[in-house]
Amino acid sequence: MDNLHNASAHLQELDARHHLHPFTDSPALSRRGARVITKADGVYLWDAEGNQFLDGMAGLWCVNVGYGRREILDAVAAQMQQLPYYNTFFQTTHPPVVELSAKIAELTPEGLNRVFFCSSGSEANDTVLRMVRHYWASVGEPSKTVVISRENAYHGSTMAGASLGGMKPMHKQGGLPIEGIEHIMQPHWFLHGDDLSEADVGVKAAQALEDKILAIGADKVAAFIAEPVQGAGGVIVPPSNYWPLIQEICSKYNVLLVADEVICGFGRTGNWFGCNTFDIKPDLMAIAKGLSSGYLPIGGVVVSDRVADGLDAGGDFNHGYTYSGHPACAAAALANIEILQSEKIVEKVAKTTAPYLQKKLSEFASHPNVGQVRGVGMLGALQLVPGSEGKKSFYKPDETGVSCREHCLANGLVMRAVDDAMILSPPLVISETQIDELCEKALKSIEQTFA
Ligand code: PXG
Repeated sequence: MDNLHNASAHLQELDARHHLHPFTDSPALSRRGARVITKADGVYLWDAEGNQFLDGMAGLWCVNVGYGRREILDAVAAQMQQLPYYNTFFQTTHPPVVELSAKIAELTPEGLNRVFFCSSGSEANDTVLRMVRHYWASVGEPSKTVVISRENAYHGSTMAGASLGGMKPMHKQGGLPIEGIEHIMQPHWFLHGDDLSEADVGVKAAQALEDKILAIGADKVAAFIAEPVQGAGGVIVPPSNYWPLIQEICSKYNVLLVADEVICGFGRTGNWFGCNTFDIKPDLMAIAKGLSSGYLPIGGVVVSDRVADGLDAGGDFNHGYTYSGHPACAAAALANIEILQSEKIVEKVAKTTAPYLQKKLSEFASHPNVGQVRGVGMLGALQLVPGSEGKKSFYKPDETGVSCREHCLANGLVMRAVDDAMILSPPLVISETQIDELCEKALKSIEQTFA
């Protein structure tokens, strides 16, 4: 144990000296030392000191098939030997990227048949921004350039991604958002519902889109972008009337609808895509994360035939990445999808494990410190509140979520805190027994937080 502890301390010291972490207060992290994760298997992680954790977040919402899947390793190794790299510029292609494009076209909703590849969700959304503007220019409406998004949305960390996103702390740094992006209210009943019903919040949040389109002028609005369920914002499942209204407004004003499926895609909501779960008919879809279960970095933008035809009319689309359709990443994605399909993982989630998880989570609703339980498929949020009389109207975010997260870790569970909401997005292969373990640990941690 001492040796393990010393090895871990050494890595922490080097990490503090040389590694800049994402979304991190570096001096604070240096003082406590980063958690050193050294291995993983199934739904479990281990740190350098030998502690085991149930990964309630599937890494960062991405390890859908769980850790340690030999099939993905073998597929990547074989591809690395055959052709470790080649590009898809200058009229070339290669077998894994062709196969993956066809597979994605087969899985995505009807009418979405062509894919532009990149390496992350942020790059996918940068591509979305350039693509929708180029589309409208190509079909003779170059004034349609503005993209409408939502407050508290997360669409990535690049300049376009963070601008499309609606995270205020991100906008405060680096002169964001960039021009031509507007934000409207999110359909978050718990935070913004006041005395309204969920359905009323659905109408109000959708009406905000129509109002914004009218204020800007429909002839200037290129697209509306949204996550089917907001993930990083706090697992915000919209009221059931929200998406049908949004769909109607987008078609009424000829505004492209972009579904950011980076978290919701590849089984997370109990269907292949969030668009299936909420019956959304998008013009473009951003994908990443679950596409390869995070084994290698790959993302993409899937476009409808209408958008593809429009882009075709515009000649060269002057956009692309060295690693667009990287062969080893495409091989990882293909092997990952093969596992999802052959083991019927999405079907199992829909029929068995997601209903079980949601039932277990709903039991938290009677807890005096849980103000709201949100969830769909393998996504969940337990909104912590100070006490029974503070259930909704007295809610003010504080450090409770961070404290609960620390208790979770001490109890061997990784949960993410978004303000005071405790978030779950476990690997899709989690079993019912492991869901029991997860919920027991979460309950114990919540009890300790408020003790
Ligand atoms: N869109 C959505 C909906 C996302 O959730 C991105 C785009 C950007 O993807 P990349 O691959 O560029 O990170 C994301 C990413 C968190 C957290 O703490 C969430 C994400 C990334 C990192 C942290 O919840 N989502």
